[in-house]
Amino acid sequence: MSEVDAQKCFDVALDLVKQAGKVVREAIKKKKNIETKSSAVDLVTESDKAVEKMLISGLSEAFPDHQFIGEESVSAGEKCVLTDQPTWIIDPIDGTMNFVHSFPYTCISVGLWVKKEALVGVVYNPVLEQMFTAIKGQGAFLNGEKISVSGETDLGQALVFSEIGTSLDPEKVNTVLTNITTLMPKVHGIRAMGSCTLNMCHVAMGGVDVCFEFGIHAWDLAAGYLVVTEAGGVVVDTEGGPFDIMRRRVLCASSQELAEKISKLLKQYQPERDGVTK
Ligand code: LIP
Repeated sequence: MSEVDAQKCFDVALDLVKQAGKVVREAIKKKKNIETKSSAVDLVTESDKAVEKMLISGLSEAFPDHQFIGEESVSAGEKCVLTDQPTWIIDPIDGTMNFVHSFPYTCISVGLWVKKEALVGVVYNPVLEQMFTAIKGQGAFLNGEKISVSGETDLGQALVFSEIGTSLDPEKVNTVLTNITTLMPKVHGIRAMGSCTLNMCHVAMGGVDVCFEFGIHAWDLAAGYLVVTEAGGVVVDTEGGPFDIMRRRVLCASSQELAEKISKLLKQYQPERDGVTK
């Protein structure tokens, strides 16, 4: 495999994500054509499909030998396979439910993973003009300014992002509600905003101390993972073990201590794995 030029990959991705941002910024104001996927609340719009197409076509033109995992391509039947090859993992609109309702907590997420490790992450909320970026080993940035996690270790002082998700499976719903019930009297506050990627970026910028979720996919995690780890955050499995991007579970915290405290309290849920890792 030839050496990957991280800076070039970042520059190309940044440019394409900015272009995609224009599409999302315009489309969020308009009426959307909505279809459902795995459940009545798992939504896709023509904008999700158009943005993914735009990103994959631009990236594959610049990097013809790179691989792709895209949310809407996988929904349309493509395999979700992560190999050692440079792989762009794309969520064209993360927080689609928010986008549909014109709630401005939504983003475009593009991560490049090489040898199963994150190399580049670009996350853009074009409505609020928040561009989160990271290149491995170079720190994390919001609109060009370096960001870092809060470093909070005290559970009682922690603001926590939980999530509701798109699965209406009774066991999953019970897990979500049980975890909120358990954590509510122990933490400072709980929120559920509707975008795993942005949740991770808000931990990265120190606005939130913890986020966790069951049932998300590789494309909800790939870019946010790098942004938050480069900002000094901790990303682990919800049980506290090593993070596995295909396992569909994430716990992200401002400190190892806080991650451990939260993981011990969580009721666990294991959705079916995302695709395969080769
Ligand atoms: C969404 C996630 C969100 C989760 C939803 C959904 P989408 O991604 O970011 O955190 O709760 O279930 O997976 O579908 O809007 O790209």
